[in-house]
Amino acid sequence: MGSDLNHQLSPSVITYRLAFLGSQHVGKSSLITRYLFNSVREDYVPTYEDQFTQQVTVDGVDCEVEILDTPGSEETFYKVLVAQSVMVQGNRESQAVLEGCKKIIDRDAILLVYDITNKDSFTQLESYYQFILDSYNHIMKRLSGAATKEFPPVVICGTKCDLERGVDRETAERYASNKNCPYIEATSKEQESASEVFEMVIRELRKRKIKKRETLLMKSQSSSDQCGCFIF
Ligand SMILES: Nc1nc2c(ncn2[C@@H]2O[C@H](COP(=O)(O)OP(=O)(O)OP(=O)(O)O)[C@@H](O)[C@H]2O)c(=O)[nH]1
Ligand SMILES: [Mg+2]
Repeated sequence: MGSDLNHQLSPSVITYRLAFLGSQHVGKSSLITRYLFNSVREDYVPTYEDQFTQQVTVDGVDCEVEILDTPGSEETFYKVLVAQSVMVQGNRESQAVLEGCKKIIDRDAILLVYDITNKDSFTQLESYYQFILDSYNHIMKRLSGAATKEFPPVVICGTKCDLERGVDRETAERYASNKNCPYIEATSKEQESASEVFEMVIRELRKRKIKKRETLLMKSQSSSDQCGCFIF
């Protein structure tokens, strides 16, 4: 299922580019379609790769989300990337592998998803996290000149919180906190719950943008002050 709803947006509307990663069957696609279309497929259809673009409103402000939905299946592309790890020493990476990594790292935020009823999906978060970290380091190494790309914020999301849990929340929160990642749980049975995930991510990205702008402003002020010292 793919969707590319190109809305006519004013140039001031900001686009947030997100990627969803996580094991098979954890509910990545359901969360996305519940948020965007308020619907989910009841039958399970494994994702190959989907991209969604849609205008949304968060805290009364319009923005656009561009969402990359990846497959959790080991047989499919991204798992192949992990298995063929571009970081394995002496392994000559192909252009396709590099492009695949870049596609994820270039996002504004990455959602690492696990199913709170399924311990294995929680354990597997670590290999996804390492994949992001290794891809980032690898891609940065290949960038010529000064490294400019920031490490994308990673948010850990537990799904299916309408069901009995198999992973306790404290353990998951501790894991996220150790990685310095925000943590959230949701169910795709309810749109409000699914929306909270996306809204939390967008708020987080907005906060970072403001902080960055303030830092830049402070830097430019202090450099103009310094400049003043030399002049006078
Ligand atoms: N009870 C419950 N079931 C869910 C929830 N989210 C997803 N499911 C079910 O879990 C199954 C897998 O959901 P998907 O959204 O296809 O999972 P996925 O992570 O996209 O799977 P892949 O595309 O294979 O990686 C489906 O049968 C969904 O109906 C949830 O929050 N609660
Ligand atoms: Mg899917």
